[in-house]
Amino acid sequence: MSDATTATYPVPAHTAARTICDTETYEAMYRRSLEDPDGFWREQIGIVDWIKTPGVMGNWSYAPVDIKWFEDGVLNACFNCVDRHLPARADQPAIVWEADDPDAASITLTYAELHAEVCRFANALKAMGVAKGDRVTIYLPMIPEAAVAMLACARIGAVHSVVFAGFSAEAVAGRIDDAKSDFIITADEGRRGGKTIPLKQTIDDAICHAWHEVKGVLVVRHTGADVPMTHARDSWWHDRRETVSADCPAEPMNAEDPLFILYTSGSTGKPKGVLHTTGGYLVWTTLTFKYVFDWRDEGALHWCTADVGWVTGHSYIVYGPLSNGASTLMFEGVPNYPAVDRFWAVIEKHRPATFYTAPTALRALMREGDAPVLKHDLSSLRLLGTVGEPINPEAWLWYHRVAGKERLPIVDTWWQTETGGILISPLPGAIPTKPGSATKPFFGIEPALVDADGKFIEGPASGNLVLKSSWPGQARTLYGDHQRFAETYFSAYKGLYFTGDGSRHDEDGYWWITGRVDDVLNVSGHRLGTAEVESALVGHPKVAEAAVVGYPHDIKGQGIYCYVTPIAGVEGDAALEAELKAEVRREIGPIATPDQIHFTPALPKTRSGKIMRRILRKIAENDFGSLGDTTTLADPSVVDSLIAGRKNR
Ligand code: 6R9
Repeated sequence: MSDATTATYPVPAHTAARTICDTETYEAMYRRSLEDPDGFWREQIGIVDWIKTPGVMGNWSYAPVDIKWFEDGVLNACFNCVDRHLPARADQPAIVWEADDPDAASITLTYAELHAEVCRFANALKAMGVAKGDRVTIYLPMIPEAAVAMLACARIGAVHSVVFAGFSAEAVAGRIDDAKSDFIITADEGRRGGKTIPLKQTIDDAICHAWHEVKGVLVVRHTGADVPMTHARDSWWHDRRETVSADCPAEPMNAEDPLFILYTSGSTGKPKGVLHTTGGYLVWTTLTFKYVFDWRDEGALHWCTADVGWVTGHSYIVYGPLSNGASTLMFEGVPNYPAVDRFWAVIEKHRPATFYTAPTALRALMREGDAPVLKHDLSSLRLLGTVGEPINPEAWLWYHRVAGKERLPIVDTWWQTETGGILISPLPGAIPTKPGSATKPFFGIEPALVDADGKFIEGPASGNLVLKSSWPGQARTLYGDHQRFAETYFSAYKGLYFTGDGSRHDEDGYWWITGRVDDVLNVSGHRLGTAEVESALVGHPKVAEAAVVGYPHDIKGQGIYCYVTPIAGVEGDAALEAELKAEVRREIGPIATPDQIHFTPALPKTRSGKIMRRILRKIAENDFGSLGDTTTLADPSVVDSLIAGRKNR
């Protein structure tokens, strides 16, 4: 096959000319990283500054699960992201901020300014009583203070738990309780797409919902809205800022001391508090940023459009770029406000060298045609990237042609909250690309495919994606629940890390991630557990039962399809549909709003009462021809009525 979607795109000439890693170097380094991991990592760890250089590299086991890297090393992540750049980069921008409102002034913090600001913030946290090891919940919009707050926590050894500022009070409360977080950092309000978002109000509600008692709330003034402050508990950052020094020592941390917790959805139960530690995470994000974005010591601007509430924002807005001494762009807004050319207008204005976004955004922008892109000067760009979900070849080709002018490399980076940083991705100067493939593993990564019984599948094939060995950036546990960590990732296939993703491995050794094989949805690049949405639906008094599955959605990648059985005597009508959508938004947040609510008097169940999700998925996908064996159903006629209901939608 040789049409555009199956073609191989060589390393562009100008990338080859400047790259820090060509094909031979990649192959040699990759081979060495597997053959002699100890030697390899001993050579690489100098990418970060250590207070005490570790003597031990990887020390890990998947059965029982016990993962450690660099365990006798001592360092501070904030020092690495800020202080160590002061001699050479004090006046270079560290953070460039673009507001939601295109007419509002941008803000630049140089490394020297970032240092002073982070020190002040750290001192303010200390004055509130925050100590090493304390969990601090951060619920902030995309403003420079979000990065400052994270780095301030890291500086004093507090463990940040950033919660995406689109999550509801209930969702925040659950995360405060799980982390037993005594302190919260928030803002009066956020701004997105011309709307304001009531953050302080949500935090007040969350504190009411939470069991755990919150001792202190630090509030950043952003929009200037008048928000109620609770005496003795709440204080303003700008007030505290006046009273603290701009000097704060960076706490020496053991490499295995926790750096942060980040909640993410799983296939069952409540969101999981993925825990990352200091040394391994920092080495991994620093190294992957450098190689995947082909970063020379050039002080250029990097733009990752993610929100700091997701792992992509942690690793490739804050830690990876800053640890490398890059300038990082933080954008408060959305791709289509005030118009659909906003991303491209921001590129023309701030002139980033690298641009990293999600396929869902590209699909939405692609629909608007080429003109909004073509009217802007994108000549600063030397590399494009994607993350968060599989990219369909059409979107890849559009990105390549219209944003990349057929001359920029595209890095399709596969990774997860649990992996800390990128695991499978092209290195732009080393690996020819194929549209839709994340291509080859990064140094130290050993992907493999297994079948349902856990047998390795060799050669070109499809299967469940596992990783055979550990890497420094791997999550160490789920906060407070190591048992669940072991069960979720290491029990399906003994001795292997199970990613939850399916993948194809082609004849050239390229990896093509096909998406989740478990009950996790990927909606606009955001992870959501079907169980979470179901639990919100059945929380409604008029709902007897609910089952939620994903289905293909043009823009979002996956949409949320809900089968709902109302209680006896209740009609599944438009009013109930609206109530249920509102209920899910209230429980989780707007990102979980159902796309389809399909009322049904019954769900397909086995005789033992198990809901047959496989059938529900096929029906939601409008794929009625391959429902498989339905004879084990307690009442096979349910399927016909569901199909009829689907066809009528
Ligand atoms: C970084 C991030 C992880 C899940 C992952 C997979 C999907 C991410 C992808 C991709 C195909 C890519 N995913 N990147 N699928 N190609 N380049 O997104 O973390 O929010 O934890 O989601 O996202 O299904 O398992 P997270």
